Amino acid sequence: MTYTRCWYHCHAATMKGGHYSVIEDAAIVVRGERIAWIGPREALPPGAAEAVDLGGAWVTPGLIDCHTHLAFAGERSAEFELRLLEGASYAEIAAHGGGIASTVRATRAASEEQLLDSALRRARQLLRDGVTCLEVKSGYGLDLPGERKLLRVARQLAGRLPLTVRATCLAAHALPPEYAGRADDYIAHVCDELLPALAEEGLVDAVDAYCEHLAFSPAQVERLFRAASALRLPVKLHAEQLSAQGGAQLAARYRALSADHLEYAGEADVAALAAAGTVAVLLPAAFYLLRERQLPPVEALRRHGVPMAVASDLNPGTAPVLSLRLMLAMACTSFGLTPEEALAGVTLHAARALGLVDSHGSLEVGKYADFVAWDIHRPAELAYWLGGELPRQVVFHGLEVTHG
Ligand code: DI6
Ligand code: FE
Repeated sequence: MTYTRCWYHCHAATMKGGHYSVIEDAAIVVRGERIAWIGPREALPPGAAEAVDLGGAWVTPGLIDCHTHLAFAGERSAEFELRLLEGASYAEIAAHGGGIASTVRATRAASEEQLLDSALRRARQLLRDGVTCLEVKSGYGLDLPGERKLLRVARQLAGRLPLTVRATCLAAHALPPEYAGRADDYIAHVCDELLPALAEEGLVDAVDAYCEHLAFSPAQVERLFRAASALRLPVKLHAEQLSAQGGAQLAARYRALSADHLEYAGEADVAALAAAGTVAVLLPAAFYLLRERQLPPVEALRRHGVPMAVASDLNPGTAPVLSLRLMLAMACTSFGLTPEEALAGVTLHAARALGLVDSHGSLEVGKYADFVAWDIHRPAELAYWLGGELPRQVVFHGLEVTHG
């Protein structure tokens, strides 16, 4: 067997089947960008290779952040203070022209270069903490030039950093000011003009919407989902975050890749997600930052066998998150996931939520050689430490990543 590189002297949590699926004293053989062999070192097939001694580290698949709004201008720490010091709610701030609208103003005013620069800085932080694949949503442009700028930034990130990037069009994130009081007209514009144009330019991998009392109704989202289906684009949805709207069942009806947040989802919603094969994406940072009390139905998701992903939701309003690993800790402490479930949530199930499970998310032959060697003694440490930098080495598509 000929291969290009071999990493050995490590323990692998392969995450095959969504479990640690540990291989003790493992070796990983890489040919080109893919895993050619993985197993116990003693069974390593002979072949000439450059070998890398990982010094007993634990290796996991590269982490996948399957829900981010990473491209935007400005920041909203003043709203954080308003919520803290004056007890203002997220919805009240939005109703007074703050919230998403304030980031839209800043984003529309920023150049593509400025947006790329700040997105690169945030993506580098995630990368240092073990992320090798992420999703980037638009949604702070809310018009064709603005949404195009954000999706182009998402596309450029992948060329500039050792990361796989999926670009999601979230034009149905909020109502832009020029459409005030005309939400149906805005949705029609998105369906008939904006989305087809961006899809034609090859900028869209999936379509998302914010189904919420302060954003769009299920009927409006359904119209968008029909337009996405006509363009053969997969859909996903911000569903049941702040109130029960019926978004989860709508997502299931359209065989969505994922339904995200789900704090207010009930048993019937979970059953529908299970039947559709839709991933539940849990977002503990927004829950924490908004000091929510309503917990997502984790026990029902488990019982129905719905795959649970965990993501940062990185955005300037409800989740200024620069570490996906911190989300593991929060998913365990706030939502009651086990460290094993949380790790599956940022690897295999996150890959499924992006439609990438055949090539990403676990250490298996044929998948991309994206993995992280961590300075830990047990995999549960990944959900246990708060902060710090644990990766000893990050490998993307078979090459060691050097961070700058
Ligand atoms: N995702 C979102 O899109 C909004 N909430 C969430 O969890 C927050 C976006 C924002 O406030 O900028
Ligand atoms: Fe979000």
